[in-house]
Amino acid sequence: MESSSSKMNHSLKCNEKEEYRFDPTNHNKFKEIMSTIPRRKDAWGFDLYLYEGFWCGSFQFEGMLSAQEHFKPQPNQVILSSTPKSGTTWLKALTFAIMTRFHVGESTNPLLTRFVHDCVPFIEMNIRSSPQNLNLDVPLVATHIPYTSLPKSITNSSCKIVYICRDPKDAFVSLWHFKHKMSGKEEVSAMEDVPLEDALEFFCQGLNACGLYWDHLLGYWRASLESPEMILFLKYEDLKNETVFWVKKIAQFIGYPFSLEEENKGVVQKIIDLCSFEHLSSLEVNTSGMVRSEHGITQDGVNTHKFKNNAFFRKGKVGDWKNHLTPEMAKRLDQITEQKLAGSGLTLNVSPNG
Ligand code: PAP
Repeated sequence: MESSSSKMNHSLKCNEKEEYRFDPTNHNKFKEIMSTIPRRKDAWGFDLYLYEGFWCGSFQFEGMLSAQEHFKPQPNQVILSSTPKSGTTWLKALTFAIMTRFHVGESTNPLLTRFVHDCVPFIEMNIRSSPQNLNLDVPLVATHIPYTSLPKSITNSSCKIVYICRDPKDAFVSLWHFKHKMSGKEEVSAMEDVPLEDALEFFCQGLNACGLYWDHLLGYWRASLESPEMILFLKYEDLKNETVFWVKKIAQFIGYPFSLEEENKGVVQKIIDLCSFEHLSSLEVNTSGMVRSEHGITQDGVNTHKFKNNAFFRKGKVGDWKNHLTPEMAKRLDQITEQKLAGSGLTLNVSPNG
């Protein structure tokens, strides 16, 4: 194994690099592109743009185009990818802990005091909105960009990509709650409540920030079949059920395997405990964390999202959809899963309906 210090050579300090800077002079160019492509609203009234086969939220669109042009992976870059609410925060925490374990002590891990999404930025969002939060000396970033729209600098590189997916029923319910948390009930924004049935309609049509859920999965799934050494395809439910196995697998895949000595010392379990839902969601930074704003440029102006850090920690369970979806709603999602995935070789851990 290449030494971890030569891979990272980092000091865990905040650091901004030139290629990540957001260039405001590009706004007009992006607005011009926006004006030429189909536009719709999502269930909550935010603008979506149809680009390269996927509806894309205004919060990601400009950042995605910018990343397509400017993103330059670091040597040994690791990319985490997912559709929203599929386990991104958990995967970010685990991978960050795996990659930094030689450099930070148990009691000084940044995950204890910094929001997970500040430790591991999204290439299409945080990199432009909050560069001061980046920790770019760890070659780890995340994205919700569909595989076919990833910057060519990623797909033509030897970057390792770890993708996580989840039973769409749970991901949908999680998304609905997340949006709900951004509503007036959390006193951070004045977003309208949207009934679950209405939101489901939009979800099934792919009128979401990252387009049709199943197409997003299939893009990465097919790419992982073509290049299994480049893309590791994970399922949230597997990570829940066999956490030790999959954490070791992730570490091995990205080039940071655990030594026997580490295993004997319980390092794997310590990382799992650090990143568990129970632990992360109890940390002050994640409970009383700040209110954040995200801005998305639209043709007509700016969309603003406001939310608290705790919006990313709700239940962290498999099968919570049963507490929210009617059997008909669940059936509809399962049927789409069956139809879309037929013949792909991909099966999801969909928990049974009824
Ligand atoms: P994102 O894609 O917008 O970053 P993401 O982290 O994928 O969000 O989704 C949040 C979900 O992951 C929440 O699921 P729930 O609504 O069904 O509860 C959240 O609770 C769950 N989650 C966050 N952290 C963890 C964790 N450490 N372990 C397991 N699940 C987690």
